[in-house]
Amino acid sequence: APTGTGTGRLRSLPALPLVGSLLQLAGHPQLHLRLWSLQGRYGSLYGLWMGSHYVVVVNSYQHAREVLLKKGKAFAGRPRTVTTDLLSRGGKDIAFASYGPLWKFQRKLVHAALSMFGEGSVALEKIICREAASLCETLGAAQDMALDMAPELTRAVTNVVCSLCFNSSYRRGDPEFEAMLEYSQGIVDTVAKESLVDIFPWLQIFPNKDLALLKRCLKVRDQLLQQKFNEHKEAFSGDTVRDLMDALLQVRLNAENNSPEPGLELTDDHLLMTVGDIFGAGVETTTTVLKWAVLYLLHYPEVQKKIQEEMDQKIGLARHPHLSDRPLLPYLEATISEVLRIRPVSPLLIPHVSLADTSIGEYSIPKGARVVINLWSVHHDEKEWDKPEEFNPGRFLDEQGQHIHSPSPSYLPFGAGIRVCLGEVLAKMELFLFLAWVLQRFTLECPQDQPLPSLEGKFGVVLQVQKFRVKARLREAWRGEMVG
Ligand code: HEM
Ligand code: PLO
Repeated sequence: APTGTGTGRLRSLPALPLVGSLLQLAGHPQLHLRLWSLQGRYGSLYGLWMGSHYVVVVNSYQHAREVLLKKGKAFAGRPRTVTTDLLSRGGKDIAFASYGPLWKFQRKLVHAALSMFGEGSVALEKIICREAASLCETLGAAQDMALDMAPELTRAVTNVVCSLCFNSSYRRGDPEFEAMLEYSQGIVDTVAKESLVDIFPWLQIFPNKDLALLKRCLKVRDQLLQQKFNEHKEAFSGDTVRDLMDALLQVRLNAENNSPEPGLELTDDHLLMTVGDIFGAGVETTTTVLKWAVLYLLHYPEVQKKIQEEMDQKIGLARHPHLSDRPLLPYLEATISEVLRIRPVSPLLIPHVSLADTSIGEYSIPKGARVVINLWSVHHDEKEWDKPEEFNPGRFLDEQGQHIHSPSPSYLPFGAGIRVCLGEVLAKMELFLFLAWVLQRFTLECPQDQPLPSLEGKFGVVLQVQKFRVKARLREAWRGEMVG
């Protein structure tokens, strides 16, 4: 139709007054898997009711691309929920703010700042390598012990974003870092996971354990952010911009001097929440992917061996890996791509909202509908992927094994379009360098007396890995060799 609205009516799950379709969803903590399996009965595109909210679930890449790319602007909204409103002070950040001029301005600023400090800058590569070296040192000291790598990986990644956002970093055992680990876990466990308070906001008036935990954790996070903010405000001179926080302060200073455009005033809350987003996303996503990568290497030692052979051949032992080595190590790059496919960090992206009456395929979608893109379904579609549950980095390589490419368009680990991830370049730099540094020196193994840890994820705002232990064995060639 010329108006862009479809004619068909979408199939929907049965819904009861008040609760909507919750009966079909109840008791399934792994929401992405439940929404995936409902395709059998309702097709790949269907509707359902979460309380009074109409939700459209997209399970195919064709529809996902239509929502994100072709009609990106019509679907660029975000829902307001109790938990994300608490996290972002009512949508004053980027990820959970709805589409609008201020959001566009914030996103553009952060994008520019990230390109200035990050992508393509020698300084950032140096910072990542500094953290990779420190990570390797820790692994070396814990050699042959059954080590929980999670805190070590988190600290390495945290220090990279910390340098970027605040021009600071944490040492091992730093109490502020330990506090951050704890509050961040609490937030990941409670925010934006379609919990009942987000479906029925009136439930807030009752005592609720998750909500209390979220509020407690946010208090700690907010104190930490506020302290960094105050320090930066005091030290900021307007001449030197050391980090993202300074960059945002400078934009505001310029705006104040040139009288701000109406509607584009950045308040303290906007600056704080924006940095909070980059910090939170910067830590939780990249750390999660590294954990998944390590876990898959334990399960597939032949993949690990192949990465190491490629590295021995192309880089050797005499020097450390650099970012410019990326084209030399296609098998490592393919492994990273495969990890992002098989265990998408953000299995349902962040929900989108239609900003006008529109359509998906032949179906009309009313304004205000929530649209959930099930990336799990897109990445496990049997029509698009050969044995989707099999971990096979080779599927991302061309016939000569020299170049990486996606064999299917059904691959969107960072989303696409107006709301595409802001950190893709940064994340890929980190994933490559951290894995290359560790695997050049160590072979990662499952401790002898323990079973292989589970590959099942835990659904939440990111798809979490269950805790597991690793033995990092110094590779033969490094024994007795000068390290560093
Ligand atoms: C949004 C994936 C790392 C910052 C997203 C989205 C996905 C995603 C799927 C949602 C897109 C949508 O709703 O349509 C990933 C993956 C990462 C990663 C797989 C790591 C491998 C990062 C990093 C940063 C970051 C390191 C920060 C520097 C953001 C922000 C948004 C976002 C700010 C919100 C964008 C918006 O709503 O406009 N990411 N991300 N991400 N990501 Fe990432
Ligand atoms: C992670 C916990 C932090 O304490 C706060 C935070 C901020 C931004 C969120 C991030 C959390 C989780 C991952 C998110 C990110 C914005 C974009 C990213 C949702 C909740 C993804 C993968 O979409």
